[in-house]
Formats: sequence, structure tokens, C-alpha cells
Amino acid sequence: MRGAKAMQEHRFTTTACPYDCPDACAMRGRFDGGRTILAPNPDLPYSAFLCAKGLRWAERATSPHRLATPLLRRNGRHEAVSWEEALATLAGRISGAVSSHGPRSLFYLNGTGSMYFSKLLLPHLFEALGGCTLREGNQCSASGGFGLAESFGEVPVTRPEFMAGHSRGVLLWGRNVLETHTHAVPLLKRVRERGGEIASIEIRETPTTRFSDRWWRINPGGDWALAAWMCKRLTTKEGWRERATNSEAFGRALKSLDDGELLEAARFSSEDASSVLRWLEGFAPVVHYAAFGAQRYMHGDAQFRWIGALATMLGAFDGPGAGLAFSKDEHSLFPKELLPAPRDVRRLPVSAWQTRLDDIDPPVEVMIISCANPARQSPGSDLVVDALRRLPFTVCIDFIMSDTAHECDLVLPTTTFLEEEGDWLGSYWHNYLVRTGRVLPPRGEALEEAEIFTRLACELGLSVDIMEKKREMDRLMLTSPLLEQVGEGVYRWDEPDYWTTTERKVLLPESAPTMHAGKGLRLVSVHKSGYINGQSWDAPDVPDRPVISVGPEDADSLGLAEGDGTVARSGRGAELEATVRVDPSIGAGYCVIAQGTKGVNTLLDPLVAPGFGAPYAEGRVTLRRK
Ligand SMILES: Nc1nc2c(c(=O)[nH]1)N[C@H]1C(S)=C(S)[C@@H](COP(=O)(O)OP(=O)(O)OC[C@H]3O[C@@H](n4cnc5c(=O)[nH]c(N)nc54)[C@H](O)[C@@H]3O)O[C@H]1N2
Ligand SMILES: Nc1nc2c(c(=O)[nH]1)N[C@H]1C(S)=C(S)[C@@H](COP(=O)(O)OP(=O)(O)OC[C@H]3O[C@@H](n4cnc5c(=O)[nH]c(N)nc54)[C@H](O)[C@@H]3O)O[C@H]1N2
Ligand SMILES: [Mo]
Repeated sequence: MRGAKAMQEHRFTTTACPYDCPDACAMRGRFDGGRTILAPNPDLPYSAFLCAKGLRWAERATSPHRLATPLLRRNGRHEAVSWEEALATLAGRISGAVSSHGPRSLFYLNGTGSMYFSKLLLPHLFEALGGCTLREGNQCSASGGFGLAESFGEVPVTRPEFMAGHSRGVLLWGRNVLETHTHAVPLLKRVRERGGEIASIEIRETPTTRFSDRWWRINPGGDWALAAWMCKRLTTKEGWRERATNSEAFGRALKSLDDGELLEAARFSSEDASSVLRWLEGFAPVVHYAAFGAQRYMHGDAQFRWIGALATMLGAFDGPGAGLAFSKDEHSLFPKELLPAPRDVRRLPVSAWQTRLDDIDPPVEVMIISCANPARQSPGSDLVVDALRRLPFTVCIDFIMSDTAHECDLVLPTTTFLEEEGDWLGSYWHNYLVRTGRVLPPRGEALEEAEIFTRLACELGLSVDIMEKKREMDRLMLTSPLLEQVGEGVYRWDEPDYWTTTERKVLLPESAPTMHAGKGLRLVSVHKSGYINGQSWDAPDVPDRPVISVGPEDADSLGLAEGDGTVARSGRGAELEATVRVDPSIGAGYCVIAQGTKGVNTLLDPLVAPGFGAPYAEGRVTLRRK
């Protein structure tokens, strides 16, 4: 019995969830010829359980929705073609574009559909071609990361075990841990077991505010102002001046800020603001845990610079357990010598490239999209569709028919991570890495992306072998002196914690940002527990018609009631039908919708925030009854 069990266990392969999720879980996978079985992999201590959306990879891998062959648009319809024809057609388009307009006429747009290391190798094709056009910024963390780097010189790293082992308080500035970062919950419980508390500052009630010991409601985008109000009360505190390069200028900036205006921007009473400050001092040392949602504003950089200033004044450098946690580079151990460096590069902003194509020289002739679904996930997604229809030749690589694939001239079917061998995954939260193996054979004619790019290079007569580079990456990772193996395919690195290792000084913010006003309600879009980003096609409980939650005051004044149909209309005139939910926890002037389903991002404008971030929460809509 024990022997049979051991043999069965043995057939499990170490793999890891590729989603753009901080938890970056290690998994164990097995394929019995028909069914895929995925199980948790506690060799990575935070992966002792798997979430529903991670477990769904088992069905996704063998789903009938998988793309099985390349598809080429002919006379307006996608037709199945052979790989030979698909790659010959694409190579012909690429050669033509490069010889007429140079390599910058090739636009390579990548997203975060999979966070596996080998994806970073794909642009070697463009290095070999002499260059390309790439995105500037990212849709996710760019503005907050930019603000933090302005203040701290880099995006600070906070090791989860330091928080779990030393913090007495964790203040979640919107971070919706219970939906978007569930593997951090056991660590928060450890803070609580030591007598600590978890608190949230949110724009609405969420599973995370319900889990928190305390929560306060803030006006969307108002966090910087609440932080500044508290900073004003901490100026006589000892220690922070030595940490700042500009304590005098910062002090002057604080003096110039009006308390009443700060509280108005945050929509906080002075009693509530004081109670946040008392909580922070009572539960020191505190880690400030910032949400992606809190930086999706035109002043997303300032949001985090002011939270960072507050953390600094409250002693973020004074020992483990204090600090500020956001996100970090999950690829920081990727072997630098293997990073492609195309020579002639032009960049277009990730959130507005679709509006910049008309007057650029050289024009974009061929667009290649990998791991991204901009026709759903970009702000101004309707303008992405228009742009894709206008571009001379567009290619999408995916394993399902995404909204973006639908719009492209050529669709190339790729494998999922479960069908691939010898790749690596890091995390933007913890300090473990996973080396992943193959769990099941490739489906249909799907090819892994490194293979697609290698064959394409060959078709173009270039001698660049991206599969070989992937094997080289694997060898370098396996021999990295920074990694300690803790289980089969699971590695830990002793990552430096910014707050306990650096003597670097902080550049505190010296001005108040402008908060943008406008007509109608601010539309805040939020991530949901059931699916990640735009990958909602196989999620249960996604309503056919999206739900827009409004506060009771706005519901009243607009004559809207729970369950009503409504039409949301943007300033650009884009419209989306939705069902009204009246949420008593939502304040006046904004409404909330789930991100990641078709049509939501047609309501948003292609704006560019500092650091080339995408300020999704700057969208405004008017709601009328349907
Ligand atoms: N309104 C609104 N919009 C948002 C957000 C928001 O809060 N509000 N959030 C933004 C954020 S934070 C992010 S990170 C972005 C994410 O947006 P995207 O970067 O577009 O990421 P996904 O939607 O997760 O995945 C994109 C595609 O990658 C495919 N894919 C998965 N694995 C692979 C693979 O190995 N190879 C290839 N070629 N394709 C693969 C998936 O099937 C999917 O179709 O969305 C942003 N969009
Ligand atoms: N299940 C699941 N997990 C995910 C994802 C997913 O789609 N599904 N996406 C992954 C990705 S790519 C990302 S980037 C992260 C996102 O992780 P989070 O940042 O946790 O998620 P969001 O929903 O973007 O934003 C969090 C909260 O911020 C609040 N909020 C909005 N504006 C403000 C503000 O101005 N101030 C404050 N204090 N709060 C505000 C929103 O109400 C929301 O509840 O999650 C990752 N994990
Ligand atoms: Mo993200």
C-alpha cells in the first residue's frame, strides 16, 4: 500500500501557476492520459493550498476552447492553416516591413498572461532583426512603482516572513488580500496571533475589510491626503529627519498644506484621521501594504510617495516588521546576460499606443502580441480594436481565442505551461523560485512560444535559437549561487530586505498632487477572486451583464434601485449595459465595476499616468436607467 502510494506520488511533477499573481504558487501536477490533477506543493511554504482559479488550470489545459491550429484571416474569416504556411506568411510580412521601413515597423506587445521566465527571451528575435517597437510602462504597477522609486531610489522589498514574524500592525491601503493575494492571509493571522491587528483603508466594503480588525472609508485617490495630514502631526517625532535628504523642504511643504483641504480630499473627519494615526502608533511596528488599485490614478505616483513619507516618519527603517510593501521585480534573478537588447528601439505608452499609430514614422506594419489581451484589458479597448483592424498585419499568440486574437490576422496556438519543460517562475511577493517540468503532452498542434519564435527566426534566415537560450537559462538558474534548493524544483533565495539592509536616504514629496475632477461618477474597476485579469472565460459566477455598484446617495439622486438595468456612458460616448447594485459602503461620486470582462474598458480613456502607468480609475461615466 505504502509502496503503491509512493509510486503514485512519484508521478507528480513540480510545476507553478503562471498567473500574474503575487502568490506565484508552486503546484504538483500529474496527467493520467485523460485528466490532469493539480495539487498544492508545500515545499514552497506559502503554497500549502491552491485557489479555485489556479486549480482550474487542470481543465483549461485540455479544454475544447484550446486553439488547436494556426488561423489565418482570409476574406474576413479565420481559416485553419499549417504551421508552415502561418510562419511563411508572417516571415514574409516581417521581411517586407523591415526592408521598406526598418525594424521599428515591427511592434511587439507583451502582457502578463504568463509570468514564466522564458517569455523574457522571446525578443531575441527582434535583437537579431536589429530592433522593434516595444511598450513603455505596464498596465499594472507602473505609477506606484515610479513614485516609490522617486522616493526610495528603488521599489522597496519587504520580506513576507519579516512581516509575519515582527509586525504588530499591517495597514492595507486598499490591498484586497482576501480576493487577490489569498496566500498572504495565513501570515496576517500570525501577526494577529502575536497580539497585532490588521486594518484597511478602502473605498468600499470588501472581504478584506470584513477580515480586518478595523477599516476606514476613503475617497478614491485620497490616500496621499490622509497620509499628508498624519505626516503633519508627526513632525516633532524623533528619527525621521536623518532618513530624509530633504527634511526641510518636506517640512515647508507640510506647512503649506491646509488641514481642511487634506481631510476634504480624503473625505475623512479629523476624528477618523486621528484614530488612524492612534492605531498606527499603537500597533507599531507597522507594515504599510499598498494596493495596485490605489495607484491607478493620474497621481498614482504621489499616492505612494505620501504613503512612503508616512511610513518613513513612523519608523519604517527602525527594524524588521516595519516598512512598506507593494510589488517587486519577479524576474530579478533572471540571468542578466540572457536579456535581449534590440539595438534600434522605439517605445509607445502601454495605455495609449492605439492612439499614436497614425502619425508615426516609421509606421507600424506588423504587430505581434504575446501574453496580452489589450482588446479587453487596455483602457480605451474599443480604440485597440479599431487600431488592430487598421494595422496592415496583426498576430496574436494565445492558447484560447481571446478578444484580441479575434481581431488579429494571424492567430498562433501556443502550449500552456503544463505542456512545457524546464522553465522558471519568481514572485513579486515572496523569495522563492520554482523550476517547472512538463505535466502533459502538447495539445493539438500547439507549440511553445520559444519554439514558435525559433522557427520564425529560422524562416527569416536568422541564426537565433530561443529554445537553446531557454536551456542555457535553465542551466544558469540551476547553478546560481544565490539559490538554495528546498524541495524538488523549489528554491529559496536570501533576498535583501530593503528596510533592514539599506542606508539609503529618502526623498520625501514636496508638493500636493492635483486630483482630477469631472462630470458624472468616477468608475473604479476592481479585481475579483474568481478569475485573474481578462481570463474570465472559464470562471463560474460571471454575470452576463456586468454589475455596477453605486452608493445609496447617488442611487437616490439618479433614481436607480437595486437590480435596475442601467446604461453607463463615458465622456467619449462609449456605452455599456449593466445591472445596478446599491452598496451602502460606497460613498458619493464614484461607482465600482469588476475588471476583466468584455466591454468594461471601452468606458475608459487611453490616458498615460506618470511612470507610464494606466490610470484606470480616472474614467467617468453617467448612469441612466434602462
Ligand atoms: N479596467 C481595468 N482594466 C485592467 C485592470 C483594472 O484594474 N481595471 N488591471 C490591469 C492589470 S493590473 C493588469 S496586470 C492587466 C493584465 O492584462 P493582460 O496583460 O492582458 O493579462 P491577462 O488578461 O491575464 O492575459 C492575457 C492573455 O494571455 C494569455 N496567456 C496565458 N498564458 C499564455 C502564454 O504562455 N503565452 C501566451 N502567448 N499567452 C498566454 C491568456 O489566455 C490571455 O488571453 O490588466 C489591466 N486591465
Ligand atoms: N483573484 C485574483 N487575484 C489577482 C488578480 C485577479 O484579477 N484576481 N489580479 C492580480 C493582479 S495583475 C494585480 S495587479 C493584483 C491587484 O491586487 P489589488 O490591488 O488587491 O486589487 P484591486 O482590486 O486592483 O485594488 C484593491 C482595492 O483597492 C480599492 N481602491 C481603489 N481605489 C482606491 C484608493 O484610491 N485608495 C484605496 N485605499 N483603495 C482603493 C478597490 O476598492 C479594491 O478593493 O491582484 C493580483 N491577484
Ligand atoms: Mo496587475
